[in-house]
Amino acid sequence: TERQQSQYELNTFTTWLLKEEQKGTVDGELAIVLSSIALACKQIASLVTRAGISNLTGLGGLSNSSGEDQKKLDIVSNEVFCNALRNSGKTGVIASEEEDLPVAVEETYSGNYVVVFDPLDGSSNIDAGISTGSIFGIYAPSDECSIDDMDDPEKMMQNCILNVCQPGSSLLAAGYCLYSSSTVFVITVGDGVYGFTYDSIVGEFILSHPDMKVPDKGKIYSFNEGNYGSWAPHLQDYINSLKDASKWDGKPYSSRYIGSLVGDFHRTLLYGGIYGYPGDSKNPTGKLRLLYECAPMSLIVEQAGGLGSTGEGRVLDVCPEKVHQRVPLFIGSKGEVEYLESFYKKA
Ligand code: P6P
Repeated sequence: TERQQSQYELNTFTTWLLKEEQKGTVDGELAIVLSSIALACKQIASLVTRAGISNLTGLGGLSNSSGEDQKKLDIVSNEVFCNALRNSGKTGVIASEEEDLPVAVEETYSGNYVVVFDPLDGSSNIDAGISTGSIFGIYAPSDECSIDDMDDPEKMMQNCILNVCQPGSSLLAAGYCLYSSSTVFVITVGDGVYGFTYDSIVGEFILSHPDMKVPDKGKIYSFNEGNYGSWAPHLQDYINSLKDASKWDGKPYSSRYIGSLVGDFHRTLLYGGIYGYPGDSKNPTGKLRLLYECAPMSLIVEQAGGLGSTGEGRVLDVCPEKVHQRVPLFIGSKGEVEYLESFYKKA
């Protein structure tokens, strides 16, 4: 019989993880990796909130593999994630937006899991105090290769890259942490999507969004329309159709865009609608990275009943050839993404 829940009982992320372990959806080792990621996110949340008074705004003076200027907090957040994963003792290989190549965790700490992450996405918003987030995905090691007993550094690196370049459909877990008016940790382990709001009084993520489902349709579209002039004609036709009130009983769509994937995605997940970062004449594959932005978000949205598409097919079906490979991303309500895809089919 179900025990009556005490009014003082907290539904924390840890208790949720234990229940998922009892259900067999995660094993003990994966639970430890996920706990270490939650710890990293708590640390980053406090760094982001206090950036302006701890000399952590502004540029770090370096650039990442994508040639983007790294903010101080990009570098610090990456270090926080790497430390937490290494100290979990269960991680074998990590791939970060902030690292040129995947890193094998030295054998004294290493385990099996492959973790891909963007430690602080949307960091250009930090100095203005606008939402940012961390995004992560976890794979089992690729059965094509192992990363131990490799005394040949070249072969070791090749194996690390093979381990990391897996399609999103192979993800064991994916999630993000939103640093905004509240800090919300959202995760799927393949058994639905769960959201936890950070309570700084007890220092825990408390279950606030059990079994999240994205509405099948939504009247919000989230694109950077500053790029409209360089989009393909069929995409311009799509955007124009959303603005044509006569097609929507006189009620056109609303536009919302904060320039931070985690914030724009989280709102789309909760309210419905579509977020898009298309390719354009300058960058045919768009700006967002497949491995640690598009694939994890696509697993989450599909687990919530939505769809993540490149415009031509499911993001989760794309197998990365390069660690920092980019793909166009259209993600959100299934009905909205399918409507967009219909314009690609007509192109
Ligand atoms: P743009 C942030 O740099 C990011 O990677 C995503 O978080 C965000 O959605 C997108 O780029 C914003 O790009 O070109 O519209 O400024």
